[in-house]
Amino acid sequence: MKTKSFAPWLTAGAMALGLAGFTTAASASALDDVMKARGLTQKDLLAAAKTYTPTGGRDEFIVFSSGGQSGQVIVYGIPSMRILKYLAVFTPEPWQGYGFDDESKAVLAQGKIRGKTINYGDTHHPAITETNGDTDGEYLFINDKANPRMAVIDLKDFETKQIVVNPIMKSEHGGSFVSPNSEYVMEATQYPAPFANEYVPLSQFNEKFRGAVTYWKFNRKEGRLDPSKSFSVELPPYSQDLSDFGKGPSDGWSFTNSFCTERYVGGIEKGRPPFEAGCSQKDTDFVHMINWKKAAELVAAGKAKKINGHDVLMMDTAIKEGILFLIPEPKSPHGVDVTPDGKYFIVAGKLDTHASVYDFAKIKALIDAKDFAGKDPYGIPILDLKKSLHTQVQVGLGPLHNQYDSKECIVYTSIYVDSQVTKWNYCEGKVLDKINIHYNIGHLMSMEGDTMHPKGHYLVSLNKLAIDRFNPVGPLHPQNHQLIDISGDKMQLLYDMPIPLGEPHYAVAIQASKLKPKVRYKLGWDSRTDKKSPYRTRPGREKVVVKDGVTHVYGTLIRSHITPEIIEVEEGTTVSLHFTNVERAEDETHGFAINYHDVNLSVEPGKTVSATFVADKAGVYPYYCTEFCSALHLEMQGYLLVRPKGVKASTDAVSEGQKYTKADYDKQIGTNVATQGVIDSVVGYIVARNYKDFAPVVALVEDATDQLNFAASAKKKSEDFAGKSDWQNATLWAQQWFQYQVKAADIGLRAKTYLDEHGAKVVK
Ligand code: RUQ
Ligand code: CUA
Repeated sequence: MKTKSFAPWLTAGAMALGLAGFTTAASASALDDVMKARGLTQKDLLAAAKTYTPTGGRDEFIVFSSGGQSGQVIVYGIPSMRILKYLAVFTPEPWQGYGFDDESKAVLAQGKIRGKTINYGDTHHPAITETNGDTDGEYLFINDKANPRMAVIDLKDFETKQIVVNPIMKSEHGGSFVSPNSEYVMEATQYPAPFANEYVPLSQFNEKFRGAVTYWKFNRKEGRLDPSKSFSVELPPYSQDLSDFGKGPSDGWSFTNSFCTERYVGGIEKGRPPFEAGCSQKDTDFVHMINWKKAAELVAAGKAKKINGHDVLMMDTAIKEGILFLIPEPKSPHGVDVTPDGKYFIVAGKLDTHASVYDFAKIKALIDAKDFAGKDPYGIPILDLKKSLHTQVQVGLGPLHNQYDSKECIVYTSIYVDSQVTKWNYCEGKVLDKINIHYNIGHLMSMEGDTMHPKGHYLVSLNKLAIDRFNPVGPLHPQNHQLIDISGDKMQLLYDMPIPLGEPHYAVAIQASKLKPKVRYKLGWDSRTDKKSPYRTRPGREKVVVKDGVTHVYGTLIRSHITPEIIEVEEGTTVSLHFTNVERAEDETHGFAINYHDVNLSVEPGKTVSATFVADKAGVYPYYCTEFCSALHLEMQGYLLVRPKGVKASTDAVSEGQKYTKADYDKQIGTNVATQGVIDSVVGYIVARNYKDFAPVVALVEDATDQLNFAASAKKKSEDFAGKSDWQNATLWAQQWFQYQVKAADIGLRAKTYLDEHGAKVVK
């Protein structure tokens, strides 16, 4: 038996509200008891107080972390370190319907390489769009190291919109990095290979293998990368690595590290020393400096060569035009990070204990005076290391990456081998503090630490190994993100967060207030193309259309039913389902899963998604909503019936388990009338207050109004059947009328609670 009146809920809700002002004061002795029982120190308590975010609380910063081999992006908050979302990017992800609906399949299909579907990505470096060198929170880019690709995620809905395949690279690493106004997104090769898709023996490594930097043109208005306006600069077969764009005085230039400038080609199976030996022999490698603004002009002037249909500025041209230079850098470096003011960039050599601070003004003067120390084997001018340096500082063993503080001249460097973070002053060249982390830090991330105005306060250490930090979960351990307080002179470790999803190489943080994601789509929206879906459907307009041999089902989803509820086709039919979630309420997502056909959709309010498949086997296939969206969520169901070929559809009447009489009808009407009375009182409560000052309440009221309109139409149907003494249909429609009332009342109560909790005022 279902509850036929919701009046008790209202009473319970009101009681809870009455108690809201009542608090139990936690006595100091109770706190001591908890500390003793859990073995907590004063220091732990302080750390907890700095990170603990009370129920319903929000974070100050939002982090976008690479999800490594999972091909995804992880979103979490600082200081709470609570994971908010995984963004599906290069890998199918059923919860978001990514790779299961036609619209997102089309995005993943953009990532095919030479016709081959790639089902994962090795994401490394996320980057948020910038305006004047500061993150603006509009779009996020992330690269795929294994299959050189770049993805665009729109931060209005946190969805992947585009994947582009690098036309010349076979491996990459130095991306994504954005220019100060996000005109370009940079991607640099890792392991050199021929640009052409062809076999070349390793004996021709020096001549035919190449590295490159690709500058992807970003069309901000469209929110998409434009391959036709993108270009690359050819580089020697050094293993290029991380990169960064210049800013301020160094704007217009980009910097790319390298390792294995020895150009070793391995061959351990032939008894030769392995790559690791051959690639670490020399004391220095090269940072590549490219004048990308001039490079773009040269490409526009037709000086590039088309390779695989893509503009490549060849090394000879780049050298002749004076836009490509090398500077030595101590041993097998990893990160290159331009300072917030753009005057310096810092390089840390993995196999060196130093971090080197390069002075851009000195470098520029050397270039202008054509004061070169030599040339590499490809003819690229090399600048003198000493003359280019501002200073070198001994920071620890295995320095990797650098992040900047809001305080002037302060930088943090990750120290892999020593498992430490070193805080130092790059202007004066002195170490200030060190902190142990757990263990083997890779990247580190400060708040907006890549921008012209870092926000300080927190630093996250992205550790490669967790070892003993968490409850054991088998040989594959989670990764460990450690939150560090950098607001004082001494760094303080606050929190360990396990990350159970691929190696999170790098992460970027942004002030939460800069993000403005929407809560619902315009009705009938294709979120992947950001256009109205041609398949959008309104309630009452659901239909089935057969076109070009495909059975198109135009359906809707709303609490708590799927329209249509019965779909019947003949075996072998291609079925294309199109569902629009016609809800407007925040968080009222409906899912759609169907037995056997590998279809699993996520349909957020307003969205239209499609799923096309062949009903290739006769049978009965239940489908249902996968999100517990409402009290009658389990009843949000239907059947796909697939008839064997040649069999006619049954015309037998459906048999129901229950027969209704006029008495049943009258009883239901009585309940409905009483319920309407309660709804009216809740509505009265809301409209008597300044509810229009609360955007979430306005949305709830809109949604409740929708439900009440549906209730009115069900009421009308019920009354029509009653007029014909069809008590069966009259009672069922009266029940549907009641269901809409319940949803309206539920929404109304949510609105009332919100108003009470947010101090709404009586206006009349
Ligand atoms: S990674 S630990 Cu940026 Cu790919 Cu350095
Ligand atoms: Cu919709 Cu459950």
